[in-house]
Amino acid sequence: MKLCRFTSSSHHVPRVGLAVDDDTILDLSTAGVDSLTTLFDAPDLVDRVASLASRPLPRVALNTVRLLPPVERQEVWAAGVTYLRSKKARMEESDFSASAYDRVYDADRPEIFFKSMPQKVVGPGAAVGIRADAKWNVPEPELALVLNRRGEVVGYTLGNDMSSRDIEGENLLYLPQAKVYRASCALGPFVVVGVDEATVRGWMIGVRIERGGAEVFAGETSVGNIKRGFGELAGWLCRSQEFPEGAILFTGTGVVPANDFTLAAGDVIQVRISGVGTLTNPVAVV
Ligand code: DO4
Ligand code: MG
Repeated sequence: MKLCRFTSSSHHVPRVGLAVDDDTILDLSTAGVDSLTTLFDAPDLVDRVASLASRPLPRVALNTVRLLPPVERQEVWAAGVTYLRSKKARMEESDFSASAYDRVYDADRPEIFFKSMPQKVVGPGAAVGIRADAKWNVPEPELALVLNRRGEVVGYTLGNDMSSRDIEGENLLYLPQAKVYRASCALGPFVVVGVDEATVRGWMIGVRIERGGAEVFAGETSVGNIKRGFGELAGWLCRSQEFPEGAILFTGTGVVPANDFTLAAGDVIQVRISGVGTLTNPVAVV
């Protein structure tokens, strides 16, 4: 079951939708569902959504709406170095920081960093940013866990953890600047609920980058290659911490372009997870 947020020419206040098929959503807001956050907090979330799906609610064609990022007041956090591919890329990036990445991959405590305020998240179709002061920029396609206010993983979405590899590689202490800047976090379009971790680990995640209409990079991996369990990552995020509005947690990237690749303004990034869908964003210098 895939949930989304949208506006349309007749509804300027965000509404909640449920995908019926690839082209159509049910307008759940007509049944009184006014936020994803409230739905995620419901103890019977899956039954509730299944019951809404069986009601004769208005259907809306997807190509008539604007899909919004599926985040309301949730902070967005990110785990890193959770795939071997990411550890290897980070170690190549920097002699200076290589041992830190090597160690964190095997440590009990994962790398977790703050990524975005909810109001700064970029949705489907909007531009993601590359920093004007960075020379080596990449997208990071990532599965993102959706946590409710009790810290339970209630859904899965798709994210792009835009990153500046030269800034990150110069000094580990520059990580927040490499990761958190204007339009550096994209999410959407759907949150999938009612699936278990084993199913999600069977999904493929990938990215495709086009420049002037031609593919300049494509790669994918299995979500099953994530080293850590989803409950483990969510548990670390919620240690000595409260999220009264819930939270989003990126789970790290397992797809990294070759070291001679950098994004350029005008590129189009498609991040895809087989069970969720595709998140498409053009690139702009910010
Ligand atoms: O510390 C580097 C960031 C790692 C990251 O974002 C990832 O592995 O996805
Ligand atoms: Mg990342």
